[in-house]
Amino acid sequence: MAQVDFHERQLTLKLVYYGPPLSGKTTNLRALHSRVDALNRGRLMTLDTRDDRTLFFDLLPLFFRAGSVSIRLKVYTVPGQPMHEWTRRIVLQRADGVVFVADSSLAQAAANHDAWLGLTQHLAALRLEHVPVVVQYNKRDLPDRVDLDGADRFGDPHRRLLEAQAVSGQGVVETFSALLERAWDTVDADVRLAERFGITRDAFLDGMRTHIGADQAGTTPVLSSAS
Ligand SMILES: Nc1nc2c(ncn2[C@@H]2O[C@H](COP(=O)(O)OP(=O)(O)O)[C@@H](O)[C@H]2O)c(=O)[nH]1
Ligand SMILES: [Mg+2]
Repeated sequence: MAQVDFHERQLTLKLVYYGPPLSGKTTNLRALHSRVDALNRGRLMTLDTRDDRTLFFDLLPLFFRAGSVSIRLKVYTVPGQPMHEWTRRIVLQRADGVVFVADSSLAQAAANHDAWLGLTQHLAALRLEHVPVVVQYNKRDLPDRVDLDGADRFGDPHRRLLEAQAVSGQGVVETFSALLERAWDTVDADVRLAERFGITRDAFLDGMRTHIGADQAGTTPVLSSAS
């Protein structure tokens, strides 16, 4: 659930990247991190094992202003391996929005499906069924990528599927933007953000896009390991 302080004019949202092992969740965060001005981001904390798999979770804090409201986004990834089921549930607690990063490889269809089932079970257990979930098919560069017309839509034939190639940054901001639109709508319906903060949905989204959508090509991400 969003942390909203109407007196201090602060809004904190928790966003989670979920998906099967190695689908590109951490890569999405790295790409986001590299596009945000250093002033508007905290350290990207990642904790990987030697084979490049997320051991616990990654966290990227982002900050921006919309009008006179300060917005803080805490963006997490979950570890994908089966043994981390419990960690995934803990990371999902109080989430305001989820990106489901599916792997476009045909060989990963079952892994996507299993991860989706796990996600729906966790959201139900946490009473977060109303939390928006945006689906991204990552790794669109793979030769064995699934055709989106025939791809798994995870139970909703009308579900919008976003495409990405996180390793080159393509589609990463678009996905994040789609997530924030839906997160705003959900939180606004809950606590009347627009009315009580006196800012519009567009002002919120423009504030975010200015900081996150601004192309910072050429900047090297400063990566630091959590200790
Ligand atoms: N071909 C391809 N590989 C990708 C893409 N995005 C991520 N990867 C690779 O997939 C592997 C797993 O990525 P990672 O972000 O660690 O996955 P996570 O387990 O979901 O956090 C890494 O070797 C990435 O470089 C992509 O768009 N295309
Ligand atoms: Mg990871």
